[in-house]
Amino acid sequence: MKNSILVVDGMSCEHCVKAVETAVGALAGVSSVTVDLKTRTVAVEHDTTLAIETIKDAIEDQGYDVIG
Ligand SMILES: [Cu+2]
Repeated sequence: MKNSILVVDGMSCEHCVKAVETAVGALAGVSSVTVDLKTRTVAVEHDTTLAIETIKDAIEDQGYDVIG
């Protein structure tokens, strides 16, 4: 299990939080997703077999930018 923290630009409200949580949570190997609007971070607990790129893609598919 690994904990990855991504900085995401463009999230502004609860709708965004839900969209990101749902998209990332649907990926195989994800056990938890925590979005913090204030710090613009998405903390993901996931299996080491799940590549960080896959998580980034899922967030960017929702229309947000992963900047860190
Ligand atoms: Cu929003």
